Amino acid sequence: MKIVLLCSLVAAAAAWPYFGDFQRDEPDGVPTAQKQHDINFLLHKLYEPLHEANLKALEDSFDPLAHTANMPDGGVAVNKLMQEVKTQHLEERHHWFSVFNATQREEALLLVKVLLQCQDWPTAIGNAVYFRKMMNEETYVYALYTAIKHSPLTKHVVLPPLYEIMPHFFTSSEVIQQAYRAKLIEKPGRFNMNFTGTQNNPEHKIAYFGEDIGLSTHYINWHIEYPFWWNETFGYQIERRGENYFWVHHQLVNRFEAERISNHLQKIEKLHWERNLHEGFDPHTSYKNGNPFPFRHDDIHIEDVDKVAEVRDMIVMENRIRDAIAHGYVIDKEGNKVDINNEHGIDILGDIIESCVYNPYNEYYGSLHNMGHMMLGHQGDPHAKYYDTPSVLEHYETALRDPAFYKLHKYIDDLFRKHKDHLKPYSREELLFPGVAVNKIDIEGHLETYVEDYEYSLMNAMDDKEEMKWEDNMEISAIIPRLRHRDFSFKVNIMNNNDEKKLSTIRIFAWPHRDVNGVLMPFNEGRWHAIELDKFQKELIPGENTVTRKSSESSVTVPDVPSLKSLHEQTEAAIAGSSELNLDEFVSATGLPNRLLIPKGNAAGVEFKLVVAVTEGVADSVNDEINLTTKFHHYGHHGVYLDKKPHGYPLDRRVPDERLFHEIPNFGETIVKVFNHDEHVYHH
Ligand SMILES: [Cu+2]
Repeated sequence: MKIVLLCSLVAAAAAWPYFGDFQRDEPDGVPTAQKQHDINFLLHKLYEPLHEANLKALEDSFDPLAHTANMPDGGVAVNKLMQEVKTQHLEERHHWFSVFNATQREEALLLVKVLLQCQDWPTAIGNAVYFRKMMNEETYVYALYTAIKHSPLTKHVVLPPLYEIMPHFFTSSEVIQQAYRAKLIEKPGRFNMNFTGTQNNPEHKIAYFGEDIGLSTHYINWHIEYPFWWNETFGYQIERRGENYFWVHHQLVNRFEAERISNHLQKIEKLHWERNLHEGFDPHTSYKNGNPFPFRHDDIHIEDVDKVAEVRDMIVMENRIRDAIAHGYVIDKEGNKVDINNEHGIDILGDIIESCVYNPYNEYYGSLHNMGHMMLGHQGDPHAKYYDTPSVLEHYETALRDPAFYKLHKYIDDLFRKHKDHLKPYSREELLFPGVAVNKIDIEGHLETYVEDYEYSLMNAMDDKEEMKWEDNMEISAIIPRLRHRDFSFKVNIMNNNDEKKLSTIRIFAWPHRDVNGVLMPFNEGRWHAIELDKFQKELIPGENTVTRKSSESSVTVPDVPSLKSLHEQTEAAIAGSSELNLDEFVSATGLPNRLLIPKGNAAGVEFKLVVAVTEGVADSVNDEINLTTKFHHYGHHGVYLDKKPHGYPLDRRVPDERLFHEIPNFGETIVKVFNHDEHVYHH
């Protein structure tokens, strides 16, 4: 059985019989549709045995130790993981998993290593089905998603939306309960889900943002693409990882503050270890095994947390980082000074602040960010008297819901700002694009947000009999309100007074024109609060250029990933029709969902300063082929970026005199208003 099946898979890899001409650029020749099919079924009913006959047969026959011949590491990773299996050291099934837990993380990373060692699909899928049976489900999902993201074998495979794979992380316990009941009485159901908390809580007004399931998917996808634990032993180097960490969180903090302004909420106070934590949080969510996510009261004094850290440890870490910023250098393992007062300093600082565990700055700088998540996460129960489960802050899937997340990140963002403020402001010569002027900025269409209902399947929240077919599952789903915006375009009039074509990089940002009290935002404050809306390159012809850029084209954003059902149907149709499966636009879900491109407006209109910076493009370019596309590549993809400039350029450095920007012709600004006419955001 074992031999026959493997042979058929290997033969398939050489020449897939029913795919004819539809071979894509898959390194091992196995069609994308087959890979997507296998991945869909690995994740379908994650907490149960496999529901697909071929995979099930492979699970019974595959021996990981017999397939190490082609592995670059000669099978070292497989042997290690098999040793854990043999000695029963692996985390049990149905238990929780958190990437911040060092032991659990090491286990997940072993599987990532094993999967990244596989050079062809038969070996990869064989290991994937084998360890699916052996490992904790959530450890498995984390490792599998990470491996899919980074393996060349799966470069066309779409990661199914996690809120449908592990609905418990995204769905309130009340709705899960309704779903169980529907399943028991065998009656299909669609259940409205409200945001956590009640309207007595002012923070409830912006729960639509932190609890957006697409935003959380963006966040986990970013962390999977840029893991803090990544190093070259996983296959290649990820460029600008630390800087990306800074930028993605900086943007989240800026968005959160803009959402507060449109909802008339005062700005969020940054975390202070020696002050009370004002905002409490009740997640209203439970783990798959029934354990609730911990709750935290309002106004608690921040306590030492058993087995995590003491408050003074956190302060020491913070002070060492503050010292490094003030000195302009950090100290590596050998005691050498590494200069950070330059363009790349932010990258080093990002690595240090997120987590020092796997980088050359050793334990001296600690893991301010990761520890911060754990410290705050346990404040509801610092001595683990009531819960043994991690909090929402200890999962990328759920961290964005808790207001404490933004307090922590506001505090970290402030450290980054201190560093950036140490750098020399850009000079007029650096910023100027000779002969190029932004004449006019217009919006075609309306800057208007609104709330829509969105439905997602809860099918995977519930267990089934093993023989149950995918198609026979009853429709049980949750309906949630979510923010989106009407389509619009930026229309920018640019004059090129040179007598030749010029390649330009165009960056579009917006920041709240006034704070919540109506006070005008000074330029140097505003530019730090800038929300990045788009970044692209454009060839400017001599004379007048009208550049129209649709909101849907923004390189900062990605489209919504199709539902698991739709992925499944498209995949099966491709296989049945021997056609190509091309879902490439959904492969990188690392960007912000496009529907969240602009912050929520309000009835009176929220004023934003919209700025367009047009700068010289040739010196900026990293790679010719991505210059003029509209594809998502904002955070870069596997180390390829649109440009060489730091994230946030040219607004990333201190502006001592804003007149400089007003006088540069290649920098344009205008005031726009974002509306939202129906304030009804919640189900009643
Ligand atoms: Cu964080």
